[in-house]
Amino acid sequence: MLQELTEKFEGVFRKLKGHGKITEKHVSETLREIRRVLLEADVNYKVVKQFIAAVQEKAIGVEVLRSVTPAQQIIKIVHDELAALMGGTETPIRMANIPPTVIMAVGLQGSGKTTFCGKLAYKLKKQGKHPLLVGADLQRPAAVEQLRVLGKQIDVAVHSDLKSRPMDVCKQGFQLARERGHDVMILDTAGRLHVDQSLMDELVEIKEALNPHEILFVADGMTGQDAVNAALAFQERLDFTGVVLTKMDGDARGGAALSIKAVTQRPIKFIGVGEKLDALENFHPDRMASRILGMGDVVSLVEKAQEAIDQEKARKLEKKLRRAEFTLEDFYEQIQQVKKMGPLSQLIGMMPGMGGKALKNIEVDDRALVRIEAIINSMTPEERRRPQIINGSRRLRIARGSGTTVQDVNQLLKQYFAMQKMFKQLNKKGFWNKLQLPL
Ligand SMILES: Nc1nc2c(ncn2[C@@H]2O[C@H](COP(=O)(O)OP(=O)(O)OP(=O)(O)O)[C@@H](O)[C@H]2O)c(=O)[nH]1
Ligand SMILES: [Mg+2]
Repeated sequence: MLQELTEKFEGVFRKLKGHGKITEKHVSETLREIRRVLLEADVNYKVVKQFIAAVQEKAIGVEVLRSVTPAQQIIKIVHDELAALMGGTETPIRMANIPPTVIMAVGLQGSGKTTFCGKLAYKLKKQGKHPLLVGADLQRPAAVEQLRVLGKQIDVAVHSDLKSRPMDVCKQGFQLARERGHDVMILDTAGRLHVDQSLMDELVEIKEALNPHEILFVADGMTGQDAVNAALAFQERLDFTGVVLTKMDGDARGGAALSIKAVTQRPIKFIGVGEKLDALENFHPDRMASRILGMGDVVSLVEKAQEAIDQEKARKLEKKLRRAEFTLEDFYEQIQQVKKMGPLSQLIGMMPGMGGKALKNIEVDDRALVRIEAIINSMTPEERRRPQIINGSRRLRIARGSGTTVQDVNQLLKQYFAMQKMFKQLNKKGFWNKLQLPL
């Protein structure tokens, strides 16, 4: 996510840290470079100007330059200002006191509205809500079908009616939600290539009929300033309440993420980070600022782990580690848990220092996991529990069975034995008694 931007910021700060003593001249040089980086990322020029002024005011202070770690202080100031620029604190969606809560997604064609509606329904369902999806995009029959397919995948009801008008479908949906006890209703609306009068009229009509608690402007995060301009046009007619940035998993430059809040005064509430239905994150401005500056996002990483990792299994594993009884079976289980957390590249991107350049140089290969899985799958239960019995002929059999080579099997076993040895040594040193595993 925003890899290029991260790389550039890392470059700017590396230079700053390289100076023995930091003077005002170095600070203004750094600011000039940050200005260039932001403009290249397609951030709105007025936003850039204000941003640089805000950082300058704080960074030029005598205290910063006289401090023991001036470079760190300046990075911290940039971090905090970036977070402020993107809204400061997280803004959750507003829920109605009397259900159903009505959430309406609007935006240009192909921005990711329908996908977002599916993702949001899935997220809310996991939180114990009972959502209803309403297809008000009646431009093309395929649009409603797309929503129905999504609904089926996540087992969420979908209402639409190709013979009605969009506003009537929404009203019917509302009625249905009330009757059937849906506490949230999510409206998917039509998009257009460009902002146009008839679409706006249609959306305004729906807004006036249903008075949604949230109108979320869905913008393609890859499009930079174009997204911001479209946002302004939608804001004028619809006065939306929040923004969703999609496709942030691609190589978005960051312009939309960094400008849209400042320009529209409406918070970013979610970001889409993939095509799959679980690829929707709540937007945290401070965490995003950390990611952009290559500081990683440890909080999100831990949250992801907590969601995916079975606590009971984790405790059992910890016991085994303490007794150095960690078998290949356990190893296999670990891989399954890691896989549940998402693609490796996404996880590594959240680790401190792994955002920009570092990530580029590592080949993040989910296929390696698949290979290890295949190898372990081809072992007998006895072999998994006691890998020391795996001799030459067994290795050959396992390699053949898993479609890998004997070298692959050797490498896996070597890694396993090295780990085993490490755990034993840690045991001898009484390491576990000093360590509280975070799980
Ligand atoms: N990589 C990635 N792709 C996304 C994301 N969100 C949506 N997409 C893809 O973008 C394309 C358009 O998404 P839709 O949800 O159909 O967009 P829409 O706004 O409903 O489009 P219209 O109904 O035609 O106006 C689809 O191929 C989606 O899979 C995301 O966060 N990441
Ligand atoms: Mg759509």
